[in-house]
Amino acid sequence: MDGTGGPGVSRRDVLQGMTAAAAVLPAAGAAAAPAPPAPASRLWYRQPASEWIEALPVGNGRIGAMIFGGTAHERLQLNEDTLWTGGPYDPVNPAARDALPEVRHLVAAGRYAEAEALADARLMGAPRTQMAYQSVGHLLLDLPAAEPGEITGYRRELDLDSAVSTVRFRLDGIGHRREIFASAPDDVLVVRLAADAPFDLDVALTSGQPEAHAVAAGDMVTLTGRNAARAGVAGALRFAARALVEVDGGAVAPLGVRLRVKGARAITVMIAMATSYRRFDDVAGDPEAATLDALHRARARGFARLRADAVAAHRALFRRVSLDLGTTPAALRPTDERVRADRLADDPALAALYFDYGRYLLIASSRPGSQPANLQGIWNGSDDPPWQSKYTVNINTEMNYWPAEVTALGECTEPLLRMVRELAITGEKTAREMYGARGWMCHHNSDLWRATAPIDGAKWGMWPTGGAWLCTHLWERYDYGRDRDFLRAAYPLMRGAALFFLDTLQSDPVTGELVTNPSISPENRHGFGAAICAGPAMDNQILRDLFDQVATAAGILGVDADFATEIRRARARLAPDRIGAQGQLQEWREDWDALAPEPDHRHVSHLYALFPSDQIDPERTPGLAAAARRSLELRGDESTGWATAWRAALWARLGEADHAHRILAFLLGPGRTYPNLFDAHPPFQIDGNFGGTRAIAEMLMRSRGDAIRLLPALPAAWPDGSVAGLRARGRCRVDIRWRGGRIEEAVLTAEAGGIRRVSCAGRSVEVALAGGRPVRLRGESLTAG
Ligand code: FUC
Repeated sequence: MDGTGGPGVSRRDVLQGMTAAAAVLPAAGAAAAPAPPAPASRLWYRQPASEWIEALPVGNGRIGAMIFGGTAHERLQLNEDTLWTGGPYDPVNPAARDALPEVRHLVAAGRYAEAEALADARLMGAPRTQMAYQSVGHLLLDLPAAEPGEITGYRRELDLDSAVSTVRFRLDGIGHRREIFASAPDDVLVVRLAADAPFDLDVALTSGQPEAHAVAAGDMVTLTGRNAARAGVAGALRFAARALVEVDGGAVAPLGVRLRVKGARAITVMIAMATSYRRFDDVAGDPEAATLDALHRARARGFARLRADAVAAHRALFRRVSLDLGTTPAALRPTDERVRADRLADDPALAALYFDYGRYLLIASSRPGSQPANLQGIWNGSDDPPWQSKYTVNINTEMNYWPAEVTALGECTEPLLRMVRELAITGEKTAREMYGARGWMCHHNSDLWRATAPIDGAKWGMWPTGGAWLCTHLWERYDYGRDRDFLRAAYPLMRGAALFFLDTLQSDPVTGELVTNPSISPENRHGFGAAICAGPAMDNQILRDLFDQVATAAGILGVDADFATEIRRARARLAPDRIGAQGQLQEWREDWDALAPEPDHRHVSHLYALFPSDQIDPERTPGLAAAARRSLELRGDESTGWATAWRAALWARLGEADHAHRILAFLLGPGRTYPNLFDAHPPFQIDGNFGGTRAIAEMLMRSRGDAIRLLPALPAAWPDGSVAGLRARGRCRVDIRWRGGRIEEAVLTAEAGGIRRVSCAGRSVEVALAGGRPVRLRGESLTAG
């Protein structure tokens, strides 16, 4: 803590502080200030962050910061999305190929523990782990003259609508106001500090990375260094971070490795960061030149334009969707108190805030040209982060992108889809050398270097279906946008993923079914002393989607007719979903669920077919839907953050609105949400934020093919509300307004036109949409006009 306000600060103090602080902001900043946003779209606090999970994130997709909101001592923890350990490396273990037949044989013979031991010993990649995402370090902003003075009127916030974070306080009666944002168009972080009397400031950059070294010269601090080695993979990256200081009044000069500003009325600090990473196989970038260039350009633009352009670029994405679930007095409280209250049913606006925050976090951590959002998005304060903060593709990375299309952020998937393209390169080698197969594949994890070999140990890593699952996101992008050129470019990747399975699926000696072998049902052990198995339900489900999508795409593009036929034949031989003795959907081909040592296991892999896929649905496949429901009951509602979010989306798919809401209430409570609204696995993992965002969308609208379901799972806790700008498949915008739990009006607008089947509350109508003209449907009868 910084000796600031704390819980003793009254609301009147806060308001007075705001007014006083607002007065000190220079005119240029004030002119660009947004209209006051709705209370639902900001996080705010009465005290600085005392730990990282209280700090507030900003990011432009590529670079980001966690803002602590200190008063006399402010720090921003800095990230750059290509600063990882290691360098280009190839973890494929070619000797694995020789051991593969024996592992397959042991699995087919039911000797699972032996198969798993052999897979552990012979099939894993080298190293058995992957590289770790790193922190650049800190920007330190200190008021050197400040004694531990009296702080009043403290407030810090993150306005999701502008993506500007603000800190305001009075220090010994003098108003201070700071604004911090990340600019996507100008690729810099910007901190603006102003006070109502001239003040001094020290600016420093620090880092824990190897050979980190700071130099202050003129009005710039430059920090350079290199990345660390890990698990025998040498560090191959250089990085640079620079802070450029501009003063309104006063003067700036170096003081050792820092800059000291004296007597300024306002100060702008611009921060640029880069590494030498260019691609997974190319580290020849020049971070010192790139950061210098960015700062020269930023300086030429000046604070007012930097701010206006950053806000406009954010709003161009963020304002596509708006959600109102109603506001109660609970929404007036600081964000940390709302989470701590643990009563989502009384605070529907907190669900809307969480939804907005999920959209904000995706925009801030995944923009065209950046790396995909990793386990922590781009925000990581540790050089040894949990699970290395990498890309876990047996659920977590996919979940990060669940909200993208439906909340109109399709562009934000570009980094993910580019990663698929790169994995198809590294994964081709893995397919060939490890499996002797054509096509490409990825096991359960990857990193900056696009490693695709199995890692950690067989019961986590021996899963061949990661690349296939990622490919379904290519199809999603097509299905929402229906852009044939996109599909034409994506098709070879989807085809390559399917080809791998044509070459590696094994014919079950008894049933003749085609099965993956070896595989696992992600991270869950069955009752036979192992996780390794053949043909777990999830693999069959993912492959049904992949094969359908490849064959359909070939048809749309008018290519590869023979291949499509082959794929369809293989699809027909995949093992079907089965219902077990407990009435549950079987996780494995045999009815082993009751024997599994962890009946409440966090992964619900076999329910992939219900969500995110739509192979199972209460209307089209009521028997399987009832079995999926039973599986959900057996697994329980409360799990890790991401697993809780998945459960909420699954219950929403079943149309069980209040059940989905109860789970959401747990997700948004203090057990699974930190004071800064980051999801708690625990520890922090961003997938729960994104999964929770999608679960909320899923309760309000869903689409399949050309069918659109309005309010499929509207809970009693949200009787009145509206949502605007959601996207249904087929380039269709959906706006909905409801009262007393019933739909009042929906407006559909499809750029492409065509017939849609729209349903709500048991009624269904066909609607003809024509190029961009809104069609209004009124009341539960869905009457047009
Ligand atoms: C999977 C999950 C864990 C964690 C890790 C990053 O292995 O089973 O819970 O989320 O990914």
